[in-house]
Order: sequence, then structure tokens, then C-alpha cells
Amino acid sequence: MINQNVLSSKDLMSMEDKYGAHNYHPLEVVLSKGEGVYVWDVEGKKYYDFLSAYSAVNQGHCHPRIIGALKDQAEILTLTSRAFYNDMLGRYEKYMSEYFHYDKILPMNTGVEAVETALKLCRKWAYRKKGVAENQARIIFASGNFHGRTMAVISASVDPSSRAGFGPYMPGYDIIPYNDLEALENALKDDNVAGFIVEPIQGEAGVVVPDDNYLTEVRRMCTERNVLFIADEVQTGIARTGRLLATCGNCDCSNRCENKPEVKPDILILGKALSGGVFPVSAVLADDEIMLCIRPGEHGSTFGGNPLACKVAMAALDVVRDENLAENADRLGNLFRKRMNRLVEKSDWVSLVRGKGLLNAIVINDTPDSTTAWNICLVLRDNGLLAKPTHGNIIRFAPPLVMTEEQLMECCDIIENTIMNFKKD
Ligand code: IF1
Repeated sequence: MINQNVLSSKDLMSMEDKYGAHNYHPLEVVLSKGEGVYVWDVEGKKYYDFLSAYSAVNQGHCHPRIIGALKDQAEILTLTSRAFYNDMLGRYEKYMSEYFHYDKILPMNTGVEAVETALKLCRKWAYRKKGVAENQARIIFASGNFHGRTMAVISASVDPSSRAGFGPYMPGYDIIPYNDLEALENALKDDNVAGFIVEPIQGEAGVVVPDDNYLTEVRRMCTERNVLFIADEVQTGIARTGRLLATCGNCDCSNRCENKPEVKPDILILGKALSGGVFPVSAVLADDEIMLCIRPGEHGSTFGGNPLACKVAMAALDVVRDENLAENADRLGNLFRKRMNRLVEKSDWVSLVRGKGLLNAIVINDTPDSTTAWNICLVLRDNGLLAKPTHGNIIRFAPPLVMTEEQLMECCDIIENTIMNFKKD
């Protein structure tokens, strides 16, 4: 019988294999502690976390202010359901409305729940405001998207691993190439189009950054055609790309969308780091003309807007502002890409680096079905840095935004030494 108190990484991986669904293929490391930019495995080995739980721990692991908020509220009131009011939700809604410059917020829990909420809101607006005939509303998605794993959302995916074998699929969708304004213009000719949902940078597709004018043109075209521009900032939001939001323009206020309204989405979707990775918290933000299209009893969730989530999210966003995480991500991201571009020149293994802020990826010079990127990540792990390939030959690098320049340079050294000494077996 295994001593339940002293379990090795190997024991714990075996337990997951035996008792857990096999819906993931994790890198072989078993983490037991996290603090700031570091995580430790069961045997006590320390690593730099270069994935940040897919950009959910932008504020760093177990940030004391966020954990403090969690502990304080957990001892007072955690959940009331929305059958009643609670004393945290109104405060949180006001805080979020002022922080992101929208009239209202609809609080949810996971990112995909917020995406689903945005899609439902978009359809409601189409019927109640735009005058689209019942059940005729169409929503445009970008090919290569990742918006979550529910049936309505994977119905818009073109990735076989997300979509295959889950049919039949949600009707009323059009899928166009990402970063293709001509394709969007054509799709918008249909008067039944209610919305266009898009990631400002496609994360899972491999950190695909669109042309500089893409989002501005999306905003202009959607306005002209009375179509809702829906931005999925679940991964790119909360300072990850060097701005509070990736849909922010290049102005210099902390909440940049205020100064570049021409890029401001009609519906904004947030998740992941909205809670600092401490607790599932997501949100949909919109102005009254859109948000009030959902009326009492037409949407909700048991945990949506719970007091614990409200308290944690406000602490998490205080940290983003007070520690200037957007500016830090912007500055360190430039340093990181500069170092990686030197690696592109020096190594045959790296063909390019792309990204914004501290959401970056390198493309490994091998076929997408090769195991090279995976094997490089295994050596990075052995050298004290955790990252994981996204599609095939692309390695995503997304450290917590609290990283210092000194720590970043050490991580670049680890990446550079690993790749310069990598031998394909
Ligand atoms: C997995 C990556 C994938 C997201 C965007 C909504 C959601 C996500 C832009 C849904 C979630 C997670 C899900 C996780 C791996 C990770 C991910 F891009 F971040 F790396 F899969 F593409 N919009 N992304 O990125 O949010 O419901 O998960 O809270 O499913 O394997 P969620």
C-alpha cells in the first residue's frame, strides 16, 4: 500500500493515470508549490513557470494580496446565489465598470461560460435591437480560434482535436480566415450577422499576432454594418500583452481603451487572470444598449458573482494596477523578443519568434507532427524552466508579469543554452 503522506512524482502521475480521465497529456512534472514566478515539484526542484497556467497567474503564484482577499472573504461569506443580493457584488460591478469603461458587467466563472454568455447576449441583441428575424442571427468566428470547450464553442472550431466526434454542431456560424479584412467585409454583407467574435491575438493557434491595423479595421467595419465586435480577451487581457487589454490602443493611460474608443469592443470577455489564478472568475462587459437585452431569468449561474470571486477579482486587478504589470509586460516582452531573435540567428532550431508583451512563442524548425518541440520542453524542464508546446512545433512562453528583468535574462539564458545544445535523438 502506498504511504499516502509520502508520494513521489511517479506515484502521483500513476494515480492520475489510474483514477483520472485522460483528457490531457501533461509534461511529466508534478507541482506542489507556487510562489511568484516560481513553482516547485514534489521532490523540491524549483522551476521558472513560463506558462502561467495559460495566462491565469499573471500576478504570480499565490500573490499575498490576492490570497489575503480570498482568506478574508472565505471566513465571512462565500456564496449566496443570485436568488438574493450580497454586499460584494454591487461593489465589484461598480469597480469593473469603472476599471474597463463599460456600463455593466455580467459575472460568470470560467472563460468559456463568459464566451457562451457573450454569444447569447449577441443573439438577444440581434433580435431585440437589430431586428434580425427569430433564429436567423449569424455570428462570425475566425478560423484558428480557441474560445473554450463547450458544444456551442467547439462548433466554431476548425481544430480536429477540439471539434471532431462531438457533432452535431451549433448552427448559425460563419468562419472566416483570421487577420483577413476582405473576408470579414464579405461576411458582413449578410444583414443577419449579429456579431464577430475574435481573439486580439490567437493564443492556442500559436500566438498569432494580426496586422497592426486589424483590430481598428474590425471595429470600423462592425460599426458600419451594425454588427457587435466581441473581443475574447480571456488570454490576452489583464495586462498579458503589455496593455491592460490587447484591444487597447497605443496611448499611455492605464486603461487605454478610454483613449482609443475606435478600438473598443462592444462586448469584452475576460477570465483567467481576472482572479490571479486563485479561483475561476470570468466576466462579460458591455454598455446598457446591449447588456439589458438579457432580462431577469434569461441567463445566470450558481456561482456567477459570488462574494468570494468579487473580492478576489478586485484584489487581482488592484495588483495589476498598483504593480504596473502592463508596463512591465511591455518592457520585458521587448527584451525577451530581442533575445529570442538573436537565437533565431544563432540556432537552426528556431525559425521565428512572435508575440506581444509577455505572450510569446517560438516556432521550432521541424514539422508540426514532430516531437522536437516537446523534447525541447522536456530539456527546458530539466534545466529549470517549464513551458509546453501549443500546436506541434510551437512553444508558447508566457511567464507571470511580475517577473524582474534579472529573472527574465536568466530564463533567456536557460532557453538559449537548452536550444543551442539540443540534439535531436
Ligand atoms: C484547455 C490556451 C487553450 C482561451 C480563450 C476562452 C477560453 C480559453 C482565448 C476558455 C482557455 C485554456 C483552456 C485550456 C488550455 C488553454 C488554452 F490557449 F490558453 F492555451 F486551450 F487554447 N478564450 N484557454 O484561451 O476559458 O473555460 O478554459 O476558463 O482547455 O486545454 P476556460
